[in-house]
Parts: sequence; structure tokens; C-alpha cells
Amino acid sequence: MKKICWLFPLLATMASAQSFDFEFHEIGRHGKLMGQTALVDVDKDGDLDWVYGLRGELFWYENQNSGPWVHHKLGSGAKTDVGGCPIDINGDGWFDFMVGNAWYENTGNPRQDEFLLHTDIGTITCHDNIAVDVNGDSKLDIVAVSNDPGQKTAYVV
Ligand SMILES: [Ca+2]
Ligand SMILES: [Ca+2]
Ligand SMILES: [Ca+2]
Ligand SMILES: [Ca+2]
Repeated sequence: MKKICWLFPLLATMASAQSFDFEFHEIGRHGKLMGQTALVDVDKDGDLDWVYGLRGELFWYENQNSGPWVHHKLGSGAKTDVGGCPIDINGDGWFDFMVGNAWYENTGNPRQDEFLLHTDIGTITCHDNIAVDVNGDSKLDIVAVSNDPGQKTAYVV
């Protein structure tokens, strides 16, 4: 089992530029081949939670700040284990999660309910996604990059 952890560099040490000291904090343990990672506020309580994928299944760890991180199933069924990207696709104020060429819809009750999977959404077959406002309309777009021959970098709004 691999550990999921975060490291917190001590700013005072960084200022000296001599060496870096890190504090180790374990988030949880999981199997091999983790991907689709993101820090995002899944449950909209003001702190960052940890999302990861594992062979077609998605999970998230709920940040409890002073307590242990709580493990939740986010969803399953997308035929990819790459291209993880948090974005509020339907504009309801809750972060959804893009994976490859599908997306999981946050129901607004993520601690109890798995996200709803949407497939066949018209994007390219992609390996990586990133959310950024390409066309300057103040709404995030998805930039998708494929490693399949003949596919081009594209973005969807
Ligand atoms: Ca949170
Ligand atoms: Ca929290
Ligand atoms: Ca949403
Ligand atoms: Ca945009």
C-alpha cells in the first residue's frame, strides 16, 4: 500500500535558502497506480479535499483539518484512469470532476452520494485535461490533450 501525504515546507527555512525542512502528514493509504489527482473543495466547506483515481474508480479524502481524513467513493464507470480535472461544469457551485472524455457530476451531497457519471460528451479522446478560461468569458473551459494519433489539442466550453 502506498501512502498519500502532503508536505508542508517551513517558510522560515525557505527564506534561508540553505535547506528545506518538511513536515510529513499522512492523508491515507491506497493501492498501486494512483492517478487523476487533485486538491479541490469537494464538499464546499472551505477546505481542500484530496481526489484520486485508481483503475477506473474515483475516490476522495475529506479534509477534517484536525482529525483523520475520511475516505469516500466518488464514482466509477469512466473508461479511463487519466485526465483528472476539477471544474464546476454545470455551474451549480459544486465542483464536478472531469476524467478523460467523461465527467462526474457532484450531486451536492458528496459525503453521502457518489457523483453521477456522464459519458459520450463530445470531447476528443484525451489523456490530460486542464481547466482554464481560454476565450476570456470568465468561465472555465477544458483544454484536452490526446496521445492518440490524429487527435489534436482541443478545448470545449
Ligand atoms: Ca472541503
Ligand atoms: Ca473539511
Ligand atoms: Ca457542479
Ligand atoms: Ca471560457
